[in-house]
Amino acid sequence: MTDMLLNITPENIRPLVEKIGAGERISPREALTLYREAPLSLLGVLATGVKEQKSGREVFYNRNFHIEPTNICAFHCAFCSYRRPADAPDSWRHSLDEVLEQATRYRDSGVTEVHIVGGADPLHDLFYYEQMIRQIRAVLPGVTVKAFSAVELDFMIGKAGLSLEEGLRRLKEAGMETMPGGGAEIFDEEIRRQICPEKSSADRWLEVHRTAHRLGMPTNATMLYGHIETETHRIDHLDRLRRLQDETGGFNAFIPLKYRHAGNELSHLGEVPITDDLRTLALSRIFLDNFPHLKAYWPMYGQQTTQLALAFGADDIDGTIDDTTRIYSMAGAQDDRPVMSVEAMRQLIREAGYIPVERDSFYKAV
Ligand code: V47
Ligand code: SF4
Repeated sequence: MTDMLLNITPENIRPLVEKIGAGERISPREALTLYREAPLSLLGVLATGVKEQKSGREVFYNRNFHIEPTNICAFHCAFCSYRRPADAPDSWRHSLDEVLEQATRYRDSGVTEVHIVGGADPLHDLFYYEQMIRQIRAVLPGVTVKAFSAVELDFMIGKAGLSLEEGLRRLKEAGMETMPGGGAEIFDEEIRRQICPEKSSADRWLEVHRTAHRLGMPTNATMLYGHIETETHRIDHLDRLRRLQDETGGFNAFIPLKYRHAGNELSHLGEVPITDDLRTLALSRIFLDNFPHLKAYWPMYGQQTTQLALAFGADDIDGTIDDTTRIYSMAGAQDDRPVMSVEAMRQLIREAGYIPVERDSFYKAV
């Protein structure tokens, strides 16, 4: 670490700056000190150092679209603006034919990934989704299927009466190659009891990912922050992820998801300021020393904050989306119809001083 950096560093965190600069791991207690006491600019410099060790001057994006088969869900998470009861006028449940029709539109479009996520639908079990994946693969053979949060998987596999291992093996055989990171929320049991009591437990979420990694399926991890949790809960969440990654090495990217407050039971909480988003991104990049990538998901942050995130350790901004997801617009994100052209993504990255690289779902350059 340069002397100049040490000069602007409060005395009590200088040893931490030296540790991070030397590439050493910080403890949860040290992370808390850093989160509470380091100036924002210092966090940016430290996180950028860690990011550049891992991916140099490159920042990744991909060409993707989403399929959201339903917004009907057996659970009632307090932060969710997406779920609707089955009889609500704005609920949807697409048939297999409709899903196939959506996928077919992307034939020969250049997309490399389809991200499938929805509610835990009480009507369908794993066998139905196995069929869905096979049909999509048949019309989009070169496109990677990244499908279902650990919570949806736990639900559909349980409903089919299979073990996690059998269920995930079947989905892999049907053509599912990787899993998104949703459903993690905050692992702390007391917070989970308050915001999503019916969902799979933290241990179960980790077990689904552990099992996927054992089967050779890489996955992502998320953290929903900015509601009723404290900094300590966030660090505990990161610590549980870092431990699992030490064990399996199967995570590709970590994605902090900012709680958006429109149209859900926690609306009265409002939203945390952008400075908190940047501190959370930077701290995640520094703490998760064994995660190769940190994603700033642009439909949730908006394009301007996403660009700022690149100065706080993010090396991925997700994809073109093509206006195919509703989860964030229903919760009040700025982009009502999320879509970005390849050129707009490249320009956003270039303007932040980085080199845009189109990637596939496994972070290989396309
Ligand atoms: O688990 C729900 C979150 C997640 C709100 O792996 C909310 O590449 C904010 O997992 N405010 C699903 N967030 C989305 C997800 C995801 C997104 C982008 C990329 C990847 C990836 C995964 O959305 C849920 C929940 O944590 N969510 N409601 C809300 N009001
Ligand atoms: Fe259902 Fe997911 Fe919404 Fe929870 S966050 S109610 S599991 S759709």
